[in-house]
Amino acid sequence: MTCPHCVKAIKTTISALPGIKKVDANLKKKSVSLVFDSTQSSLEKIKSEIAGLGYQVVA
Ligand SMILES: [Cu+2]
Repeated sequence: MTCPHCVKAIKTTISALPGIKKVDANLKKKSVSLVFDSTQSSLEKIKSEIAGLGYQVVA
């Protein structure tokens, strides 16, 4: 994640997933914080979506 476009791409993609309540991507920290309903989505699913955008999920 290196520019504001990446932040927007991640937020848009993740927001579109079911059960996602809040997404915040921080460029400086290179981190994404999430609030989601675990009955509708899973962390694994979200991670794979982020990976699908071409970003490596480290934690
Ligand atoms: Cu970028």
